[in-house]
Amino acid sequence: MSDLRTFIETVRTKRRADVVDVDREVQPKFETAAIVAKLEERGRSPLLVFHNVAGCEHTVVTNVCGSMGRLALALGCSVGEVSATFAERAEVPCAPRTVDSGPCQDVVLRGEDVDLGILPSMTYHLDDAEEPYITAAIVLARDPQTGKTNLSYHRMMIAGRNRTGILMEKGKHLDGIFAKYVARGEDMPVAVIVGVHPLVALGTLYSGSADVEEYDVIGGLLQAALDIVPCVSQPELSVPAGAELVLEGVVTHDERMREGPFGEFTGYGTGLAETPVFKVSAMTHRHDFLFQDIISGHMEHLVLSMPAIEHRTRKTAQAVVQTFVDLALPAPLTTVVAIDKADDDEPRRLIEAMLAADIYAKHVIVVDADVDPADLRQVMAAVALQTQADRKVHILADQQGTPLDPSCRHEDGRSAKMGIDATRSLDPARSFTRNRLPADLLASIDVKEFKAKRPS
Ligand SMILES: Cc1cc2nc3c(=O)[nH]c(=O)nc-3n(C[C@H](O)[C@H](O)[C@H](O)COP(=O)(O)O)c2cc1C
Ligand SMILES: [Mn+2]
Repeated sequence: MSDLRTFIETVRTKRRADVVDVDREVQPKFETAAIVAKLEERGRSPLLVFHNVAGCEHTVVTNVCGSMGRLALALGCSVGEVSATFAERAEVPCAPRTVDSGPCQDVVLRGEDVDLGILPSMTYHLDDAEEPYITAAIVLARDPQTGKTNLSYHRMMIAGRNRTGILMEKGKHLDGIFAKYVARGEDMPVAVIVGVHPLVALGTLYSGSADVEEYDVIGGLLQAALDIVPCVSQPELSVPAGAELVLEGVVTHDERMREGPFGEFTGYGTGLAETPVFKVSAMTHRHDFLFQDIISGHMEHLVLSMPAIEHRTRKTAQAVVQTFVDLALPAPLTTVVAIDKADDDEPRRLIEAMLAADIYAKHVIVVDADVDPADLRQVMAAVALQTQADRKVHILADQQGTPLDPSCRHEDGRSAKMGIDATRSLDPARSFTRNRLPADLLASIDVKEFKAKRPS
């Protein structure tokens, strides 16, 4: 079965050193985050199973997808093949299979019986809100016009027995779907899924056209149909049968609440926000559910998103230029693309398309094919040596970016963006050449000849 607990067992069997069980009591406030931060400082990023979290009866599992090695294990490929395997399988969708019952509904709590207080009170960073968060919350909603379902992660601030805030960035599919409900004066039915197999997580992060059924993408990644069961209070929505915990309810069309601050994936918190409100009508879970958590701003947060962001960025670039060679995402909101350009205007066209396509594409640097886009020293050398800033830096004001960027001055995420064309001019004003050596001479030199003399 493709669920969280079988994956943890697989990791225990196949990568034993990757799982750390913590039996002593830990505090949900700061301590689990501090443990992950400290391990990361030492270059370690294990899957952590906290069996005794203060104030909570349930086991808390964090950092499940905190390494490329574990994503590779989930996909059944090598670390180097993760992105390509994701891309290949995401393009071969497989529809889910609806089943009558599943362990995610072992326990059903409705109405007055719903109490988010049974969840651990996870708080991560010093300047965060007092209220605890659910960070591994996958939100499922249906587009009221097309009937398509969408899955995406959204941070949820617990604000009472059956209420949370929900952060939906502008430009994401869920925000677009929500806007349609608001325009009709209706609440948006949602199911919030917590505790899933890594491939369900990767498929959730897939971002393509709004017409794509994301359950089908998950099926593609799994190379098998995902079993889903209808919700108990939202019959239009179905959730993975093997999920650990599900919260069903609505995002109301006419309420907002104060949310945050919350330290984000960028390493920064950007203060208080105003978000819509999620009202929980039913809570269903496995008898002894594992509470899945993602420590904000650490490895897992970044590793998880990488295959999907790389995939959609690559697709955008390939659609605009035929001369695409490779790309890398070496820092938050930064894309470096290598092309073998056919004309001097190509980098500008690529930059404009890429900045428009993605709220997380804030800075795009275009380099020639002989530059490794993942090697920032090579990239910055190209910027320094091939760019004249008055001609080859393209600045676009008032684009859709993300308010999670600490330099962004607008709550709705409107932001300036920049593209740098760091490719060599095909028609240089002055002649220049690259330093070269005769190839046959280089080949003839045997480095073994040049050894330091040993003292006699
Ligand atoms: C751990 C984690 C937390 C996330 N939290 C949020 C969030 O709070 N709000 C949001 O809009 N996107 C969040 N995202 C990003 C969305 O999940 C992602 O952009 C979305 O799946 C894209 O799919 P879409 O094209 O269907 O919108 C998060 C991603 C991860 C990995
Ligand atoms: Mn989507």
